[in-house]
Amino acid sequence: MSIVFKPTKALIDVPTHYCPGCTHGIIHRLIGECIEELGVLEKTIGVAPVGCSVLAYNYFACDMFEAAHGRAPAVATGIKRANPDKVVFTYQGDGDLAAIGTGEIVHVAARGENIVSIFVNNCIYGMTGGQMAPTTLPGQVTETSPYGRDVRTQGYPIRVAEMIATIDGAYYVDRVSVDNVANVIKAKNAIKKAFKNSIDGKGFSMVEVLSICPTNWGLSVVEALQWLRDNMIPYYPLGVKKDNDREVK
Ligand SMILES: Cc1ncc(C[n+]2csc(CCOP(=O)(O)OP(=O)(O)O)c2C)c(N)n1
Ligand code: SF4
Repeated sequence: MSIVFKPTKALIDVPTHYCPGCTHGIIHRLIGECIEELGVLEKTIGVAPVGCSVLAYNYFACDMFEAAHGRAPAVATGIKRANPDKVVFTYQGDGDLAAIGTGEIVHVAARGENIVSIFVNNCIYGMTGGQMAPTTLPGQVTETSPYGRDVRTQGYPIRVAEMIATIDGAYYVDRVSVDNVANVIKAKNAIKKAFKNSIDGKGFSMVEVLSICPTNWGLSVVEALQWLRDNMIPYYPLGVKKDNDREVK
């Protein structure tokens, strides 16, 4: 019988701590497959965040570094500048990247650092028990917005991909989702392009991945995937926000 699927060598074969159905696992797999298929496993260095994916360093089979909350882009900058031959990526949630780490992601894009940032947007702080994040949708109920996010007092969600795309130093910015097979394939293509850009020395690439948190959303996995489709995608439209490869030179 021919083998049609086998686990990527870029992930260590251990059970993860993620909740059942959490899409962090799918995103890990896609990154791992891209690293392996691009042949850069031996020279990739990942930077893990603070958040549910804090233990990502236990799962990726490349070298990994742990950054303080929000600081992964700054840490990745140092690693890449000191080791220009390495392929460097950050993996960050929306609390990490879009709240405490907003400054870091804006400036890493402004400097056009030759790294990849994978931004996992699940509209909530997962690890700490479901508080409101900068990406929490208007009206969304969380632990700290029990009556639903009221934009008059709690502000509007930040569309990070659109914001980063306005920065001249950003080379490629895309938003993808992992809610169904077709979107998972598109997400992989986007992540692969981001890593290829870095390997080719093109500069800063960020892929925002819409992800679910069934545990803190209080939904089953199937309901959470539908909630993402019904609520997140309309507010956070999928697709390329910037691609310098496509610019008329
Ligand atoms: C300096 C600092 N402030 C606050 C925290 C608490 N904290 C840990 S994880 C987290 C939010 C994580 O949410 P997110 O980045 O969205 O990732 P998720 O857990 O949803 O994957 C916060 C506020 C911390 N660890 N360090
Ligand atoms: S709390 Fe949410 S984001 Fe964290 S592992 Fe569980 S489902 Fe995933």
